[in-house]
Amino acid sequence: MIYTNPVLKGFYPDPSVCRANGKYYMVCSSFQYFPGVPLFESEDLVNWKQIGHVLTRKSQVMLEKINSSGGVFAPTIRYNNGRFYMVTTNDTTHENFYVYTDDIYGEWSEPITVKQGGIDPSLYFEDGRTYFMSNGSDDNGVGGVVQCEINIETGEKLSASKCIWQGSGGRYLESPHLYKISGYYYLMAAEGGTEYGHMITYTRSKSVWGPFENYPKNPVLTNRNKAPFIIQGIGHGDLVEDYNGNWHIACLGFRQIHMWMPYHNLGREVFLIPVQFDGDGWFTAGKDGTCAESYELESDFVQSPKKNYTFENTDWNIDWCYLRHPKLENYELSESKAVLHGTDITLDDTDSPTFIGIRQRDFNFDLSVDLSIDCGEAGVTVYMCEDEHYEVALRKTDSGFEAVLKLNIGGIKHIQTAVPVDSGSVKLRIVADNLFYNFYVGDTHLGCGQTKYLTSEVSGGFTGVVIGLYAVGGNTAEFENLAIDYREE
Ligand code: 6LW
Repeated sequence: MIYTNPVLKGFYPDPSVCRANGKYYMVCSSFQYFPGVPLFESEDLVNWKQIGHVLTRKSQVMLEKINSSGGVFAPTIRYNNGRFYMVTTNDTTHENFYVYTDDIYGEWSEPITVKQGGIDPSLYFEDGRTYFMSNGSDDNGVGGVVQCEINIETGEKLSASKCIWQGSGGRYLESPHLYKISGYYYLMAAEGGTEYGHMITYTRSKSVWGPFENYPKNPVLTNRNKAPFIIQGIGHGDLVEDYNGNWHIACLGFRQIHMWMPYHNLGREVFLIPVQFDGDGWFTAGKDGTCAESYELESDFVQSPKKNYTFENTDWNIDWCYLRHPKLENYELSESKAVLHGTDITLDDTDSPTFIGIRQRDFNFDLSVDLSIDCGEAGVTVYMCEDEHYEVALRKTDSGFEAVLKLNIGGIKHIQTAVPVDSGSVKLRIVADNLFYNFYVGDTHLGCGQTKYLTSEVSGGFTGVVIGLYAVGGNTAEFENLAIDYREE
């Protein structure tokens, strides 16, 4: 069966995959969004269904007033002895911690902290021992991939933290994962930074502590020299063997908005690339060490991404997310309606405005929603971070109501258009393509905003655009009849 990359579209960075009970499970980073760490299930590594989040309780993750792209960094998911583990970094508190569950559809434990620094932690289990690795500095101040043995019950370190690898020479050595395959320990990581120079490299050893011998042709996977090409930034991945005995790397990458425009607004997405082991135990990825748009997978399935999102066909607890820890009393969410109560906190603040969002999955979409307000302001935002976001909104004025288009770029707050409307009930629309978001109230075109300003290249950071419903100003806003339809072209 031929499949097309990305296999999971939209802002789902830093994928990590494990297998258990005939299925595959994947987690991704979530930064300032709550619940944290989206969790997916798949039967074929191509169709991923979100089944929940790992960090669903405030007690599991500190997100108070954190900056965009702070909070929850790259997670790793592993399955050992009937138990799932998810280990990650809260980059704002500089803490590495893991949680566990015996029921993948249920709640996860309270966090257990490991006193080893760095980011991108991973776990490796063997013979009753647990090894914990991250990229940071060891007990002697040596930087690289750092490893210690831990007590998996308590998180307590059972050995010193020791630097076991310093990479193949690229900057930002990240996302280490250790695997044992046919007698060798393979340590795979990312280098080059999560931008256009990103790559995956690896090394191997006969011992879990090294010394390691680098793959002579590193990087094993990168699109850094592949241009003009839409898929860029390939790196940070996990190695997984499927149930037919074939190997793959699930990794992040991004799609430029245009062949000749190096900007990406959809965030980092998930790509699947075949891996081949050759006779001497080294492996290669892709056909030529790069990530292509499609590959063949030895399995019978149909790739069927969801194209239409409505209130009725999404789940508030699974598909939607809040900015930081929400004040839940401001949300009345039912099967066909969202009633939001605005506060004084705005989308420009690094706090938790009344906002509920769903990731933008593709460049081209038509969105419409019916909105009624009593006072204040409410609407739909395409939100990259507090400094870069566009809104089509309805607000109360002294004499009635007006529809507005607000463009916020680089901290500059601009009202592009404001037109009076007859009542406090309107239909808001957004028509998006790879270059522009066009905004409407009813059939009236309010103007547009360029996609290129809602990108990591402009905003910095690690997130992608989230489409949010929001309210501000002590009001009640009712949203009904939401439809987000993704188009092919
Ligand atoms: C993540 C690091 C990276 O922790 O970006 O792609 C950081 N690589 O490995 C945030 O996603």
